[in-house]
Amino acid sequence: MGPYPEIELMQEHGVLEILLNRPDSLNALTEGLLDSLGLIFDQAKADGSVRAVILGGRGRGFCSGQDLKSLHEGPGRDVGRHVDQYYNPLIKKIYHLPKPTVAMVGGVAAGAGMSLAMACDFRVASYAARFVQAFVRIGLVPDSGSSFFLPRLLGMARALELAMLGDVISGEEAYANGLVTKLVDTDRLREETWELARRLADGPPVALEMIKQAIHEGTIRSLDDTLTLESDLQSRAAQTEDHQIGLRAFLNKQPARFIGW
Ligand code: T3D
Repeated sequence: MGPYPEIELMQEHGVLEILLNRPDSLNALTEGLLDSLGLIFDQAKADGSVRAVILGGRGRGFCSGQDLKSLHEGPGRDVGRHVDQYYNPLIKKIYHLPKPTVAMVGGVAAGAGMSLAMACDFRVASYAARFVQAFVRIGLVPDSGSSFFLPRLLGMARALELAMLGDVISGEEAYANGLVTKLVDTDRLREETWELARRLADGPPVALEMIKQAIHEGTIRSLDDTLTLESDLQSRAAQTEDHQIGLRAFLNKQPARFIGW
């Protein structure tokens, strides 16, 4: 894959690590960066050797959202169209990636940067992490999926509070609120994130893909529809070799080594 300007990629043990590398702007997003990320997520989806993805940032930021210094047009520019063209396709690619995703948040995640973190399945954060719905501070509304993710991850009251006040919350608060999966010391962030991603990469990929689908759809379907979806997915999961491997491992009291089908 790549190389891509201002993005570092590394792949090991089935884990693809994507690091935004614009530390001077706290990894603010440009059109070029957003396009590259879209291509990388396309490739990660197609590449069978990628079984989990980490998204992080170099320096003291995770991602500060739209690069406010690279905007070409002045007042009156169609921000909605810009979001539609550059942000929305990427958010969909991340959220619907049929593989586990982990945001590694070691600094500030602001505006669409916070949306990127929330589009991932897991967030591992260090004590240096901060989250801010920066949109309201510049007279905008949450975009890039923040209005979808915030109430689902935090509940409506907290979502409204963060979106309408635009206060910065610490990694500790985000962990207490359930936004962050795991809170770790700054010097252990990468190790702990990789440990989680490796564990996911070692899991049964077909089942993991379907678990993700079921949980996503469970937030929008009725109970009846969810029960039907679950039994359909279960029929497919039960036909995989990985199900047999899991069963044998249990009976032999050994760890399962899943093969991916
Ligand atoms: O078309 C569209 O507009 C699409 C819209 C997309 C949705 C969005 O993402 S809108 C939200 C955009 N993001 C923001 O409004 C966040 C702006 N940044 C901040 O509020 C603060 O920087 C932070 C709260 C994120 C961090 O504060 P702090 O004090 O830790 O750092 P800092 O000193 O403000 O920033 C460090 C440097 O990064 C600084 O550069 P300098 O002065 O050292 O040369 C700062 O200008 C730069 N920086 C931070 N955020 C951005 C940025 N440069 C460009 N764009 C940024 N978003």
